[in-house]
Amino acid sequence: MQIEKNKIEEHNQSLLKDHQRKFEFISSQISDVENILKKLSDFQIAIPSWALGSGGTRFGRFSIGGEPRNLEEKIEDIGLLHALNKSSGAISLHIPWDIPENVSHIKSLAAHHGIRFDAMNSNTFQDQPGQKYSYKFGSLQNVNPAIRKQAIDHNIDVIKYGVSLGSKSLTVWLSDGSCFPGQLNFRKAFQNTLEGLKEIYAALPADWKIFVEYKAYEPNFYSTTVGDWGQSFLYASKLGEKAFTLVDLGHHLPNANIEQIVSLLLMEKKLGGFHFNDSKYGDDDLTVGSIKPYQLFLIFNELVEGMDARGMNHATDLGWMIDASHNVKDPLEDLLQSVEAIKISYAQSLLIDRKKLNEAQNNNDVAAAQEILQNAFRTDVRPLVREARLRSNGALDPIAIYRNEKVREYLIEQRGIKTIATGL
Ligand SMILES: [Mn+2]
Repeated sequence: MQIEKNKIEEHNQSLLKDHQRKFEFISSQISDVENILKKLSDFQIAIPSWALGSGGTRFGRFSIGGEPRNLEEKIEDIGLLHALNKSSGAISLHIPWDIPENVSHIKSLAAHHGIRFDAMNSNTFQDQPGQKYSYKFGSLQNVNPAIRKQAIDHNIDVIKYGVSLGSKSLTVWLSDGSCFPGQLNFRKAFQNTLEGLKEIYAALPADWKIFVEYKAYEPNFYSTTVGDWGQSFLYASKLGEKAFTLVDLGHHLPNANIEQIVSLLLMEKKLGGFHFNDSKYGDDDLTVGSIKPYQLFLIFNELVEGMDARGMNHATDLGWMIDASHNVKDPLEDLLQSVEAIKISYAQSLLIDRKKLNEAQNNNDVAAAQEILQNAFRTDVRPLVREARLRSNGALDPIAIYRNEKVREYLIEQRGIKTIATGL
């Protein structure tokens, strides 16, 4: 489904007066509004193909209806999100679910919606129908070389699909690990995994990156073979300059200082990208910014400071992606909320007075440093985010127009109530 341009214009017109009043107010307080608006417009967040349908837990799954049934419909859904927020101009595919049957058709459909192909994701955390060997006891870490080879070959296939579509990166997340003490020789598991990653790395085209994602626990509950940023950093360092660590916000032990991890990885040129989500207890995969918005802001503070220190392009030099699951919300509304939360935190971090913060730090003026950060965090930057969207011909209030146009009802009518998005 597409929402016609004139519908978006009509919607914007109805909210314009109120928006302009708020935008003028915040503009009068900021010196470089145009620069901030430009950065906000450029900043795109990739949507993963698996986040477009209802997620679930091991206890059950409740379908929302109208979920995308194939890759074409997934691209159409992201095209709709992008038309509304002008910030979701990329899709991240998961193989084997998103194998393109007709590459040129898929490419032209994505181009039509202004969508590019972000990182490709491999899957060796479950067995597929017809697969020769099982990943029950791990993939790249497995004690059986034939199983390791199967996992390596799968990742190389994923790179090939990505090349055909114009993607430039591969994300490897391994569920490998152990559930009980004694099950695994940690050193051998690490070495097997490293050897496998080396073979995958060797298959990367020159202009590609590989992201090694880590996770503290689950589905394995005693050890994880890429368990934290230190282990991911170790793999990425040993692999070479095309290998980076990927930070998924939900993959840490409770209360980990993620912003500090981000800062040091950036300094070492080993931060590759992000999977945004939010959580209260574990890998909850909740809507970005719904539980800990201050943490998200502090992460963006380090990102902006660290990228500027290295002269990086905020929009293009790191991979930005949502990785979440929606059990009780309309997934498309949830994604609109997630993208909005990311843009708000980014905008707030652009407001931080770096010169003053630097002075406060050099003077050990702790209270002033906190004031500077919290002044930015407590600023209502939504008019800035809306203005950037308006100038890109997006909608002032994406969720409102999504509801007014009865998008979900239309999708259910078109696709049926009992659809299940592939890959979930
Ligand atoms: Mn992730």
